[in-house]
Amino acid sequence: MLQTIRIEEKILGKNEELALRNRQRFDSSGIFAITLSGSPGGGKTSLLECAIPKLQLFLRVGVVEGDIETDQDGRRIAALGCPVTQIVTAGTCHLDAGMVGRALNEMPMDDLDLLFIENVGNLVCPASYSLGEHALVVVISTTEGEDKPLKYPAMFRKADAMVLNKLDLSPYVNVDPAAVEAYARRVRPGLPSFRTSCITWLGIEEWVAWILELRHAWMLEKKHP
Ligand SMILES: Nc1nc2c(ncn2[C@@H]2O[C@H](COP(=O)(O)OP(=O)(O)OP(=O)(O)O)[C@@H](O)[C@H]2O)c(=O)[nH]1
Ligand SMILES: [Mg+2]
Repeated sequence: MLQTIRIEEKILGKNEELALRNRQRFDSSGIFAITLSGSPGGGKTSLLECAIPKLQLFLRVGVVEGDIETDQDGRRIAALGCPVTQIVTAGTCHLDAGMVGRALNEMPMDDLDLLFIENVGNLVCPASYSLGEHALVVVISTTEGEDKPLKYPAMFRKADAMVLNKLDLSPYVNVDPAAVEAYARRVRPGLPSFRTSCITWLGIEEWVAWILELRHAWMLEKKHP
């Protein structure tokens, strides 16, 4: 029992070290990095498909995609004309900082301003592994029910914002978006949240504006620490 805990600490300690190395690479290349994590099928890739063409008007955007199998998400992102590296974890239920570090070797780091990392669809394990990102966005959708922030609190506690997607479906699944937000803020008081739909485009502009503001604040802080 005690030994198991020591091993876990060792693995997570190594991950923290590699995450710090990723962060240093982002900072030295002037890249603001955002991780999207959330349950399978919540709409992470769809949100990127909506947001990236808008962000590309201002910034050079790249994506690191994480999936257990297939490069389907990677191909969807590449269709946007975006540099993308697909990580196939072959069974591992989360990305770790080492995997992301290897993916960064394949990215044009000197030609990017903003990098998204889409984690494996999973609301549990990714919460334990920092990747070196500057901001973490948890993506859930109305079809998952109202109680997910209470049942899977670690991800919400760690997040810098929540996107509640598939608002177009909320009347059909009897989910009140305000209830989801209240549960999320019970876990993480003050958590910024966005109500979105990739079908109606609800909330996409607001989410994009938040990303641009966050990056801008980071740039100013870097200049005047
Ligand atoms: N009705 C509705 N469907 C959506 C919305 N966003 C995404 N979808 C659909 O939900 C399904 C999953 O979307 P993805 O973007 O692939 O979800 P994901 O989170 O990237 O999935 P994984 O990478 O497999 O975890 C697709 O069929 C999308 O078309 C939305 O806002 N409303
Ligand atoms: Mg996806």
